[in-house]
Amino acid sequence: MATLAAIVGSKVVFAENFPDELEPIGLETNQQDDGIPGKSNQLKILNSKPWNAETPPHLLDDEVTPSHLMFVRNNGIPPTEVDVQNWTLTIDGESVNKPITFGIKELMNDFDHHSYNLTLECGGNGRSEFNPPAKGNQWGLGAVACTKWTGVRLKDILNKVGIKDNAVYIGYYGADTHLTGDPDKVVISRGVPIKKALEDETLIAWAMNDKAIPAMNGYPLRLVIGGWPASVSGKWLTRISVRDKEHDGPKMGGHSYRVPKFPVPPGTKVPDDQMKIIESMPVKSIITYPKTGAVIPKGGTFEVRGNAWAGDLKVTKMEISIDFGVNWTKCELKDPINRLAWQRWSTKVKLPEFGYYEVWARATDEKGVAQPMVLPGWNPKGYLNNASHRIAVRQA
Ligand SMILES: Nc1nc2c(c(=O)[nH]1)N[C@H]1C(S)=C(S)[C@@H](COP(=O)(O)O)O[C@H]1N2
Ligand SMILES: [Mo]
Repeated sequence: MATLAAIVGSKVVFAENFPDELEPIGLETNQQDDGIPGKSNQLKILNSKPWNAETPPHLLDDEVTPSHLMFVRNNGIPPTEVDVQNWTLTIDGESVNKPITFGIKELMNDFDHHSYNLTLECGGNGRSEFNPPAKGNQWGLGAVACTKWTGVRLKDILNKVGIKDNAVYIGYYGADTHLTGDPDKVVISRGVPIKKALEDETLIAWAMNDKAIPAMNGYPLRLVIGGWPASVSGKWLTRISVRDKEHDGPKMGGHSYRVPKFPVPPGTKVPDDQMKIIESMPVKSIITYPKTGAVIPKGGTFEVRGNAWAGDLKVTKMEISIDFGVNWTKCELKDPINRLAWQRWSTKVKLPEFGYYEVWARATDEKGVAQPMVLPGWNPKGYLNNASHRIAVRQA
């Protein structure tokens, strides 16, 4: 219901009567003719070939992001004909004794099921603010979501297959095809060190929010790894290789999902050997209510709320400022539903008099690291922008 209100930007009287299958018409005329299958037409489309779209922050006003509001980031062409009955997952690589292939039914029958709410954020979320600009989708704030995933633990599967002591990394392969049309070219194949792969929360999932995964988010099978750049969560999953060295698939090297080892002046040409792979994502928060531009009625009291996350860590403090960062007020901050899920925060604000204000939000993680007010370190591909989210409000 919070979502319904968020979509139309107003309390929906009789919201309890609103049918699940419908979308509200909405007061804004932001209709797109050919929307993304299974997605709200209020996502902001950054690219249609292939689909890439983000969620405006005010639509992320839920603890569990509804499926039709989760962002889409495609590097290649998603598979069009998906045969679930015959879909298989192969576990291979230097560090398994013998490759084994499972059908989805087998995965469902042979292993315990687990559900976790996981924050997936694209490494390039916030890229649009960097200067000099970086190539790639110009993400604002909305390439992030926290949905509920259900499947089996990768560690249970790897235990059954048996992995050698020399295993150091895993890499995924999916069924999407390269934009060039070359059938032999792999779109993207990334992974994580074996330690992260064996965490309880690392799942091979077939469901998102208790339903089949939406086509654009990886139907029918997906690797999901919370807290790290979402590029490690392979969609349309067909194979996982257990490697005896750092995985070297497409988009593991060069400048892809990597940042300079040391801070560099903006615009620096950084050699590949000076770059390191992005692991846990930095502390960050968004204001999901009110929507920027809100007019606050006379009296000046209103609620501000949002979500905060910090990669593998927990967020331990959430603050806002209405006076451009001079004074900060602590907000209420909920625990995550489980490890690696984002945390809801909220507070009541009273504006002292009529006029223009900005609400600035700042999260701090369990190690005491806070979000910067200004852009964090420039890097060639514009990753890891976790600068404070600001919204404008006006008291009438
Ligand atoms: N097979 C495959 N997996 C993929 C991608 C892709 O293009 N192909 N994109 C990755 C990137 S860069 C991100 S940010 C997330 C996006 O997940 P979503 O589209 O479900 O939001 O999926 C990751 N997994
Ligand atoms: Mo991404």
